[in-house]
Amino acid sequence: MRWTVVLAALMVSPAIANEERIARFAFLAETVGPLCAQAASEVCAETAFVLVDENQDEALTLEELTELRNDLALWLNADETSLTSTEANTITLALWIIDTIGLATLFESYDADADDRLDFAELTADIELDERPLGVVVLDSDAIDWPSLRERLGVLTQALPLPQ
Ligand SMILES: [Ca+2]
Ligand SMILES: [Ca+2]
Repeated sequence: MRWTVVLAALMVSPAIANEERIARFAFLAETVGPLCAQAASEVCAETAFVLVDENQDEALTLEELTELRNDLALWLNADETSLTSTEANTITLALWIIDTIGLATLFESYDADADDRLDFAELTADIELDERPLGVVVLDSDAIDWPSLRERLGVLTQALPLPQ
């Protein structure tokens, strides 16, 4: 009897875990998405950082970011996700870039002091956040350090339509 229960729990738990992870990411998207459309890019980035920093040690580890990447992919593939095709394409492209370069390689390139933790300053090193919403800031070539970003993207630079 007990073994049946344990087996049933083992068989059911991955599905539950996935549902929970999708719900958690949906909460993140629903909180950060509308905020970032309106609020200052500084506030948007700080809020997202705090929400992703699960153990609240003011830094993101490769483990936390791997989980975020996996939750994003799960959420993208979930039936209930109501994204526009542009949003879905942007996320698919972002996942492709992350997976092609490799999350660990990207992590290392941002971890300037090599302590295996990304603090807020390291994570936002290539972007000058200010009072404007993020959507405006990313289109301002003066606010983005494109030479630095191109270096992180490595061989992908040629494959992507990036500003000079
Ligand atoms: Ca953390
Ligand atoms: Ca660091």
